[in-house]
Amino acid sequence: MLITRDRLRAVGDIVRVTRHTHGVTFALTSGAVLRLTFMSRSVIRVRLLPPGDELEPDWSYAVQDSRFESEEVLVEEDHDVVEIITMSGVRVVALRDGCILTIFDEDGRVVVEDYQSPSLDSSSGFIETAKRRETNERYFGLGEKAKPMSRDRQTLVMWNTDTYAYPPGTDPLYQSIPFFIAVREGIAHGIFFDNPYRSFFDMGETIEECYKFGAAGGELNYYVFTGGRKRSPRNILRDYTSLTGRSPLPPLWALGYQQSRWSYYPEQRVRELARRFRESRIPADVIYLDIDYMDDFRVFTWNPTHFPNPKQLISDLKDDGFRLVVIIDPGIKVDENYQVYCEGRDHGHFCRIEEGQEFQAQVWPGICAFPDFTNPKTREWFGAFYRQYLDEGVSGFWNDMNEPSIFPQRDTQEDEFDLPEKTFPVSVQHAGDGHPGDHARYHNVYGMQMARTTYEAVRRLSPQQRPLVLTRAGFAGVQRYSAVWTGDNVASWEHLSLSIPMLCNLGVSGVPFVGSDVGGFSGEPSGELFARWLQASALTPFCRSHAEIGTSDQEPWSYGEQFEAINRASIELRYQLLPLLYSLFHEHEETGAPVMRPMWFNYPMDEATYLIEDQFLVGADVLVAPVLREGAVRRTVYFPSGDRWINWWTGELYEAGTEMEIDAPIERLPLFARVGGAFPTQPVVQHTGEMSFTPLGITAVAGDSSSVSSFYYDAGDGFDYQRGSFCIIDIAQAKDRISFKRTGTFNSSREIGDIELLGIKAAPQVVKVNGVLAKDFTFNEPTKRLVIPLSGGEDEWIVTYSV
Ligand code: MIG
Repeated sequence: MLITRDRLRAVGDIVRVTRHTHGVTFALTSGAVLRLTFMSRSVIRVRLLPPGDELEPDWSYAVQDSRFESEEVLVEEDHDVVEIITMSGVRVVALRDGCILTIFDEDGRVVVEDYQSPSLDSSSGFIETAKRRETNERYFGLGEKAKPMSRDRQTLVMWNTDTYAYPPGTDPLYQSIPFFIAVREGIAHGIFFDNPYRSFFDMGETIEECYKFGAAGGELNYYVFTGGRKRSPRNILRDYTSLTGRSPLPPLWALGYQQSRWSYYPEQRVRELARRFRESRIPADVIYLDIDYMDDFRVFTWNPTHFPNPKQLISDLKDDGFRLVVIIDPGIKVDENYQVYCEGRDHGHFCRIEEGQEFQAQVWPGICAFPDFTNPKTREWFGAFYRQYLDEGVSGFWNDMNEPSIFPQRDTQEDEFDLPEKTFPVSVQHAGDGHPGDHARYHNVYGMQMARTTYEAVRRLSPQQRPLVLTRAGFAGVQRYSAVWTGDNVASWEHLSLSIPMLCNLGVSGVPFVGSDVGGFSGEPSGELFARWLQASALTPFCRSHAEIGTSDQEPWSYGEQFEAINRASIELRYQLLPLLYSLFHEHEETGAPVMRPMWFNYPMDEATYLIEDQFLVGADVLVAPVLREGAVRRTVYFPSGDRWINWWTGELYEAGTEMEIDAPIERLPLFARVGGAFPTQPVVQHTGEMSFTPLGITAVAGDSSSVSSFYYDAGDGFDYQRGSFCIIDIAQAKDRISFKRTGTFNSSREIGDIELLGIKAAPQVVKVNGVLAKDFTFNEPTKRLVIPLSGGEDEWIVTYSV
């Protein structure tokens, strides 16, 4: 498969134990060294240094912050075992014989247990470890994979690859995130294998009672997340994102609907596109320019014929509430008359092969050289070119082809690891931020470092602006810099289905800002497929329609009037719930929780949720069950144990732990709100620029028991929020009563316009707002919605109603 394993040798026995304040180091008979560090109560790091490598400095692109509150440890040794014990009770038992580790949680339960000794192949550098697995254990995460959501019995490879029109099952894809969450009987733990080399995860496929992971080089360096007392998926992700970072709040406009294709040009077409959205009253915020906006595919240029005055175009678009995002690829055209190339060559910014020559390969512009984004000087140099675009008013940047992808070269040889020839040869050298290494080591981080270059450039050059970066390739930690889309998918029902587990797994891999090309990139969707895809994406964190060159029009109005109305409604729904989506990004920044969540993430105690991959949650209160089959007008939906749900459109109530047949005519996205849930909403706006003067609403699902929730908003751009400029709305519900309170210093003229209660059985007799009898409420019988207007610009409300 990946490598011949017959030269793998066990690392040997523990011959010497050295104690540290926060862990131990074992010297092993093979000469290898294994170090255990208690990063915190719930994070244990295991680092195996191959023989002779002891002095190799600790270095990772994924880890942002390793300053945890380390736990002090007690070490007990006897003849057979070494035991490392913390105050919290979490402990590791190591068998001297074979250095077999078992990690126990504070309640004495096994979290992770070695199935056999870690092993390595000193000639190839290959390393591997195997852990015991219970056959009912499920695994999630491991980034973007075109496979079923649950990873058990899958073997996955991490090697960023450009996979045009990937058939389901294709592996690897564009992103490599070697982190997973294991769940069994409601209990979770996680492992992050921090190794950027080509790696693999065999999650019980080869041997049912164990899972293995390893890499073609580097260290066996992994973190075990025990999840603390609760051992909840939420805690695992909190710790993982404390280590690898979280996404800073995106600009509000980036949550709006985005329209793209390869490519909108010339300028006139872009103007017409924008006008059509406004004329048709279909809300939208962003238009993308793909590679044809450039002059012969040279990055940081404009095609002078098609875009003679970009500044004017962008300013006119902005007046109409549109932002522009442009694509930037890593390939720099080798051209003596092109400043970017000449500067890069003269200052040594391009990747070189071993012998010192510039590495060149064919991409869109022809023969190209490639910046070494693992060099801080190169990042700064390349980043400076973004200034022109920022000055012209470009709002965001789209980094493509950064696996890196090159057009297949006939002269590259496949080596023993069977590396695809669509990328750099492994002999290409990288600076590695002071830790030089070859492409085998840095391939998987190249794209992420390009996204970082873009992110940091925008931060540096335009400090008042929140960056929007969209990247195709990435590695663990990519969430710090960028949103991610799932690359070149296909306009098929199968791909629509696949997008749900792909996006959910990206979310639980620490990457919250994710979306698929709505309608499919390759091929042409029918009106029905496009409409269903847009419905399914109405509440995905990132929502952009995109299509390949040469395909027919793929805009919300491209499929006739009936579908135009349906597509408008999907986008309107997104804008109505945008305040919720935005608040969830804040929650992510605080806790690492994803915006779009697989069912099990919120309901790990309900094992029936583990394999559900055709419905998902948006936060805690909204459940989306899109139609994923051609011609279907009904579908079953599972309502997990622990909560009851209300049909968004009809007010019908569903009991916890039930599976129901739900009507889903073509114009309707099956959507549900949690009983007891409450969140901010707003009337339809045409773009996010209208939000500041549009009143907020509170939507709540009336329940019998009491519940509380809390929501966030701020200026939607800039960084004042990091200095305390924001508002929180706390909502409390009890039987026949809802109250809420706004606090915070963000000075907004935004009124809270009304409160909308779902799931009310009949028109109430009496409604009181802050003690005063309200008369102007309305009750809609078919949808079971009670709307109570609020007036007076108060910050605190108590609403009571009696049915
Ligand atoms: O070789 O820029 O995934 O979204 O439209 C194809 C052209 C390069 C691949 C991206 C796709 C984009 C296309 N790009």
